[in-house]
Amino acid sequence: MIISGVLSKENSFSYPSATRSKHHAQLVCIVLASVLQACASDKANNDSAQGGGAGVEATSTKICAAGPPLIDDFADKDGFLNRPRTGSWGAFNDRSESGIQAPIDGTRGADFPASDDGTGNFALHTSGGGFKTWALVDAVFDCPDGYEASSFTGIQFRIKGKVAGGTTRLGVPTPQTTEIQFGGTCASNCNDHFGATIQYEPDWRTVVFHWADLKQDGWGTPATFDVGRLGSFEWNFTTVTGSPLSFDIWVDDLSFTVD
Ligand SMILES: [Ca+2]
Ligand SMILES: [Ca+2]
Repeated sequence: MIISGVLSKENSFSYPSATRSKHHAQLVCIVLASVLQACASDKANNDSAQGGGAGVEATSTKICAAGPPLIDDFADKDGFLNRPRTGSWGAFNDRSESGIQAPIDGTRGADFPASDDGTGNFALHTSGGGFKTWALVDAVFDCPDGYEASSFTGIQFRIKGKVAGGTTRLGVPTPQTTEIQFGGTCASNCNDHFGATIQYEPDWRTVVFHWADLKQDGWGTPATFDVGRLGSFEWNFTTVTGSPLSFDIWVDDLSFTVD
């Protein structure tokens, strides 16, 4: 039950626009291997006790609707969403041979601790480049049917950093834009998730998107944004043909908005 919950989440809602089936299949294996490893380790028990793991205790306190606006400020320095929510941060990419990402593809939760931005403030940090198509970091809700966020008006976060040779986008996977085989309802031209373009600058700044600001890119099957079933938030980096992608970015203070 616990394993299926994690797999459902990973494979239902945490995919970037450029994801392809090959990667999906690889990721199933990676996630399954990670879950099995976690189940067999003491570390998993510790994670659960902290509210961020996949254990029974965490499940009993799981909320997948409403709750406090703040999702994670990384004050706890970990790779899990703040309690009482359960969920985690992860890093994924297209696994092209030329690609390098820190942390590596498949890193999630306890393996993805927050980083000090140099001022004593902890935040999420990822860097890399060389990918043929895409890379991302995401915040995934550990909610089998997605997060019911209709009591909120949108999402905000702080970001800083630099991205070159590609496009950047916040993506919000929901079932309608997610392939059937991964728990969604999309039959063709999938993964055109609702989202918005993000600009990265050297200094921290706050970005706010109300739900109405989130649009599909336009290349996929048209869908209706389902605020009642949010799977994750993903910060995508997509390569522009002929221009090498590189990125070095930070994310902090992820929060729902209430006005
Ligand atoms: Ca946290
Ligand atoms: Ca912080």
